[in-house]
Amino acid sequence: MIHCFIFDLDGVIVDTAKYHYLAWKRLADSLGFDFTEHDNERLKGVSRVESLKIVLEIGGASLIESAFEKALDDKNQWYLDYIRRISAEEILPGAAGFLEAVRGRGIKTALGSASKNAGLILERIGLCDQFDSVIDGNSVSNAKPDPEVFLKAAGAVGCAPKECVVFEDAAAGVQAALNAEMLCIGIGSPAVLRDAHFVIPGFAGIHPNALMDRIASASGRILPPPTC
Ligand code: B16
Ligand code: MG
Repeated sequence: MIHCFIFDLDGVIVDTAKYHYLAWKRLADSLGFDFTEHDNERLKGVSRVESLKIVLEIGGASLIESAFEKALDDKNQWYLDYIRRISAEEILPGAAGFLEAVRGRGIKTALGSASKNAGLILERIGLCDQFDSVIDGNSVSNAKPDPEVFLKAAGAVGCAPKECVVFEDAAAGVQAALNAEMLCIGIGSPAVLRDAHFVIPGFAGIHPNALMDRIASASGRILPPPTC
Protein backbone atom coordinates (compact mmCIF):
# COMPACT_ATOMS: atom_id res chain seq x y z
CA MET A 1 0.00 0.00 0.00
CA ILE A 2 1.34 3.45 -0.92
CA HIS A 3 1.57 5.99 1.92
CA CYS A 4 4.18 8.46 0.68
CA PHE A 5 5.06 10.26 -2.54
CA ILE A 6 8.68 11.42 -2.70
CA PHE A 7 9.43 14.24 -5.13
CA ASP A 8 12.71 15.22 -6.69
CA LEU A 9 12.92 19.03 -6.95
CA ASP A 10 14.83 20.28 -10.02
CA GLY A 11 12.94 19.13 -13.12
CA VAL A 12 9.97 17.70 -11.20
CA ILE A 13 8.60 20.58 -9.12
CA VAL A 14 10.52 23.52 -10.59
CA ASP A 15 12.48 24.22 -13.77
CA THR A 16 15.88 25.22 -12.38
CA ALA A 17 17.97 23.19 -14.88
CA LYS A 18 18.21 26.26 -17.13
CA TYR A 19 19.85 28.25 -14.32
CA HIS A 20 22.26 25.43 -13.52
CA TYR A 21 23.12 25.44 -17.23
CA LEU A 22 23.77 29.19 -17.38
CA ALA A 23 26.00 29.04 -14.31
CA TRP A 24 27.98 26.00 -15.56
CA LYS A 25 28.33 27.65 -18.99
CA ARG A 26 29.72 30.78 -17.38
CA LEU A 27 32.27 28.62 -15.54
CA ALA A 28 33.21 26.75 -18.74
CA ASP A 29 33.58 30.07 -20.59
CA SER A 30 35.89 31.32 -17.83
CA LEU A 31 37.99 28.17 -18.22
CA GLY A 32 38.10 28.59 -22.02
CA PHE A 33 35.89 25.81 -23.36
CA ASP A 34 32.35 25.40 -24.66
CA PHE A 35 29.51 23.82 -22.68
CA THR A 36 26.25 23.13 -24.52
CA GLU A 37 22.66 22.51 -23.37
CA HIS A 38 23.12 18.96 -24.65
CA ASP A 39 26.12 18.57 -22.28
CA ASN A 40 23.95 19.92 -19.45
CA GLU A 41 21.66 16.87 -19.73
CA ARG A 42 24.47 14.82 -18.16
CA LEU A 43 24.32 16.93 -14.99
CA LYS A 44 20.64 16.39 -14.16
CA GLY A 45 20.22 14.82 -10.73
CA VAL A 46 24.01 14.69 -10.27
CA SER A 47 25.60 16.33 -7.20
CA ARG A 48 27.50 19.63 -7.51
CA VAL A 49 30.92 17.99 -7.08
CA GLU A 50 30.17 15.22 -9.59
CA SER A 51 28.76 17.84 -11.98
CA LEU A 52 32.03 19.80 -11.92
CA LYS A 53 34.01 16.62 -12.63
CA ILE A 54 31.77 16.00 -15.69
CA VAL A 55 32.11 19.62 -16.87
CA LEU A 56 35.91 19.41 -16.61
CA GLU A 57 35.91 16.08 -18.46
CA ILE A 58 33.84 17.65 -21.27
CA GLY A 59 36.35 20.51 -21.54
CA GLY A 60 39.38 18.20 -21.22
CA ALA A 61 40.46 20.35 -18.25
CA SER A 62 41.68 19.68 -14.74
CA LEU A 63 41.98 21.89 -11.65
CA ILE A 64 44.13 21.68 -8.54
CA GLU A 65 42.15 21.24 -5.32
CA SER A 66 41.95 24.93 -4.36
CA ALA A 67 40.87 25.93 -7.89
CA PHE A 68 38.32 23.08 -7.90
CA GLU A 69 36.81 24.40 -4.65
CA LYS A 70 36.76 27.96 -6.01
CA ALA A 71 35.05 26.79 -9.21
CA LEU A 72 32.34 25.07 -7.13
CA ASP A 73 31.81 28.23 -5.12
CA ASP A 74 31.79 30.55 -8.17
CA LYS A 75 29.27 28.36 -9.99
CA ASN A 76 27.01 28.24 -6.95
CA GLN A 77 27.15 32.02 -6.43
CA TRP A 78 26.18 32.58 -10.09
CA TYR A 79 23.39 30.00 -9.74
CA LEU A 80 22.14 31.71 -6.55
CA ASP A 81 22.01 35.05 -8.38
CA TYR A 82 19.24 33.49 -10.50
CA ILE A 83 17.57 31.47 -7.73
CA ARG A 84 17.17 34.46 -5.40
CA ARG A 85 14.94 36.02 -8.08
CA ILE A 86 12.65 33.07 -8.88
CA SER A 87 9.00 32.95 -7.81
CA ALA A 88 5.99 30.61 -7.89
CA GLU A 89 5.76 31.31 -11.64
CA GLU A 90 8.62 28.84 -12.13
CA ILE A 91 6.71 25.91 -10.61
CA LEU A 92 6.27 23.34 -13.39
CA PRO A 93 2.71 23.07 -14.82
CA GLY A 94 0.34 21.11 -12.57
CA ALA A 95 2.92 20.42 -9.83
CA ALA A 96 1.39 22.65 -7.14
CA GLY A 97 -2.15 21.32 -7.73
CA PHE A 98 -0.89 17.74 -7.78
CA LEU A 99 0.86 18.20 -4.40
CA GLU A 100 -2.29 19.66 -2.92
CA ALA A 101 -4.45 16.79 -4.23
CA VAL A 102 -1.96 14.20 -2.92
CA ARG A 103 -2.00 15.74 0.55
CA GLY A 104 -5.80 16.01 0.41
CA ARG A 105 -5.91 12.26 -0.20
CA GLY A 106 -3.95 11.70 3.04
CA ILE A 107 -0.74 10.59 1.33
CA LYS A 108 2.45 11.96 2.89
CA THR A 109 4.76 14.07 0.73
CA ALA A 110 8.55 14.28 1.01
CA LEU A 111 11.24 16.03 -0.97
CA GLY A 112 14.29 14.01 -2.04
CA SER A 113 16.67 16.34 -3.85
CA ALA A 114 20.41 16.36 -4.54
CA SER A 115 20.45 20.15 -4.30
CA LYS A 116 22.02 21.96 -1.37
CA ASN A 117 19.87 24.94 -2.37
CA ALA A 118 16.54 23.10 -2.04
CA GLY A 119 15.43 25.04 1.07
CA LEU A 120 15.93 28.40 -0.63
CA ILE A 121 14.17 27.22 -3.80
CA LEU A 122 11.12 25.95 -1.84
CA GLU A 123 10.99 29.24 0.04
CA ARG A 124 11.17 31.29 -3.17
CA ILE A 125 8.38 29.30 -4.87
CA GLY A 126 6.22 29.19 -1.72
CA LEU A 127 5.96 25.40 -1.36
CA CYS A 128 7.70 24.85 2.02
CA ASP A 129 4.46 23.82 3.72
CA GLN A 130 3.59 21.23 1.06
CA PHE A 131 6.16 18.67 2.27
CA ASP A 132 6.04 16.59 5.45
CA SER A 133 9.80 16.17 5.18
CA VAL A 134 12.61 17.74 3.16
CA ILE A 135 15.79 15.73 2.54
CA ASP A 136 18.32 17.50 0.32
CA GLY A 137 22.00 17.62 -0.57
CA ASN A 138 22.83 18.94 2.91
CA SER A 139 21.31 15.90 4.61
CA VAL A 140 23.10 13.09 2.74
CA SER A 141 26.66 11.83 2.31
CA ASN A 142 26.08 9.83 -0.85
CA ALA A 143 24.79 11.32 -4.10
CA LYS A 144 22.19 9.73 -6.41
CA PRO A 145 22.24 6.96 -7.74
CA ASP A 146 22.91 6.02 -4.12
CA PRO A 147 19.49 5.47 -2.47
CA GLU A 148 20.36 7.42 0.70
CA VAL A 149 18.29 10.52 -0.10
CA PHE A 150 15.10 8.53 -0.74
CA LEU A 151 15.61 6.11 2.17
CA LYS A 152 16.07 9.09 4.51
CA ALA A 153 12.97 10.78 3.07
CA ALA A 154 10.92 7.61 3.67
CA GLY A 155 12.32 7.21 7.19
CA ALA A 156 11.55 10.84 8.04
CA VAL A 157 7.84 10.27 7.40
CA GLY A 158 7.82 6.81 9.01
CA CYS A 159 7.28 4.81 5.81
CA ALA A 160 8.92 1.63 4.51
CA PRO A 161 10.47 1.80 1.00
CA LYS A 162 7.71 -0.37 -0.48
CA GLU A 163 5.14 2.18 0.75
CA CYS A 164 6.78 4.97 -1.28
CA VAL A 165 6.62 6.19 -4.87
CA VAL A 166 9.41 8.43 -6.22
CA PHE A 167 8.93 11.06 -8.94
CA GLU A 168 12.19 11.71 -10.83
CA ASP A 169 13.32 13.50 -14.00
CA ALA A 170 16.91 12.21 -14.13
CA ALA A 171 18.40 8.80 -14.91
CA ALA A 172 20.62 8.98 -11.80
CA GLY A 173 17.53 9.67 -9.68
CA VAL A 174 15.57 6.80 -11.21
CA GLN A 175 18.47 4.47 -10.35
CA ALA A 176 18.53 5.86 -6.79
CA ALA A 177 14.80 5.08 -6.41
CA LEU A 178 15.27 1.56 -7.78
CA ASN A 179 18.28 1.07 -5.48
CA ALA A 180 15.99 2.10 -2.60
CA GLU A 181 13.55 -0.60 -3.83
CA MET A 182 10.87 2.01 -4.42
CA LEU A 183 8.47 2.33 -7.30
CA CYS A 184 9.60 5.14 -9.61
CA ILE A 185 7.55 7.32 -11.95
CA GLY A 186 9.67 9.17 -14.48
CA ILE A 187 8.83 12.78 -15.32
CA GLY A 188 9.91 13.60 -18.86
CA SER A 189 11.10 11.48 -21.75
CA PRO A 190 10.63 7.66 -21.75
CA ALA A 191 13.81 7.38 -23.83
CA VAL A 192 15.89 8.99 -21.06
CA LEU A 193 13.98 7.45 -18.15
CA ARG A 194 13.69 3.94 -19.58
CA ASP A 195 14.28 2.23 -16.21
CA ALA A 196 11.38 3.97 -14.44
CA HIS A 197 8.29 1.83 -13.79
CA PHE A 198 6.42 4.21 -16.07
CA VAL A 199 6.86 7.75 -17.36
CA ILE A 200 4.51 10.75 -17.56
CA PRO A 201 5.37 14.02 -19.31
CA GLY A 202 4.55 16.10 -16.21
CA PHE A 203 1.76 16.79 -13.72
CA ALA A 204 -0.47 18.93 -15.95
CA GLY A 205 -3.92 17.30 -16.01
CA ILE A 206 -2.82 14.45 -13.73
CA HIS A 207 -4.80 13.56 -10.58
CA PRO A 208 -3.34 11.19 -7.97
CA ASN A 209 -6.41 8.92 -8.16
CA ALA A 210 -5.70 8.21 -11.83
CA LEU A 211 -2.04 7.50 -11.07
CA MET A 212 -2.91 5.01 -8.32
CA ASP A 213 -4.35 2.57 -10.88
CA ARG A 214 -1.15 2.68 -12.91
CA ILE A 215 0.93 2.37 -9.74
CA ALA A 216 -1.11 -0.69 -8.75
CA SER A 217 -0.51 -2.42 -12.07
CA ALA A 218 3.16 -1.42 -12.11
CA SER A 219 3.77 -2.83 -8.64
CA GLY A 220 1.43 -5.80 -8.89
CA ARG A 221 0.00 -4.81 -5.52
CA ILE A 222 -3.68 -4.33 -4.76
CA LEU A 223 -4.42 -0.80 -3.58
CA PRO A 224 -7.51 0.33 -1.68
CA PRO A 225 -10.09 2.36 -3.61
CA PRO A 226 -9.55 6.16 -3.70
CA THR A 227 -11.00 7.94 -0.68
CA CYS A 228 -11.64 11.19 -2.53
P1 B16 B 1 23.12 22.28 -6.04
P2 B16 B 1 17.51 17.43 -7.97
C1 B16 B 1 19.94 18.38 -8.53
O1 B16 B 1 18.66 18.57 -8.00
C2 B16 B 1 20.04 18.92 -9.95
O2 B16 B 1 19.25 18.14 -10.82
C3 B16 B 1 21.47 18.86 -10.42
O3 B16 B 1 21.59 19.39 -11.72
C4 B16 B 1 22.35 19.64 -9.43
O4 B16 B 1 23.71 19.55 -9.81
C5 B16 B 1 22.17 19.06 -8.02
O5 B16 B 1 20.79 19.14 -7.66
C6 B16 B 1 22.97 19.82 -6.99
O6 B16 B 1 22.45 21.12 -6.90
O7 B16 B 1 24.33 22.75 -6.76
O8 B16 B 1 22.02 23.32 -5.95
O9 B16 B 1 23.46 21.70 -4.68
O10 B16 B 1 17.16 17.18 -9.40
O11 B16 B 1 18.09 16.24 -7.25
O12 B16 B 1 16.40 18.11 -7.19
MG1 MG C 1 15.85 16.43 -10.89
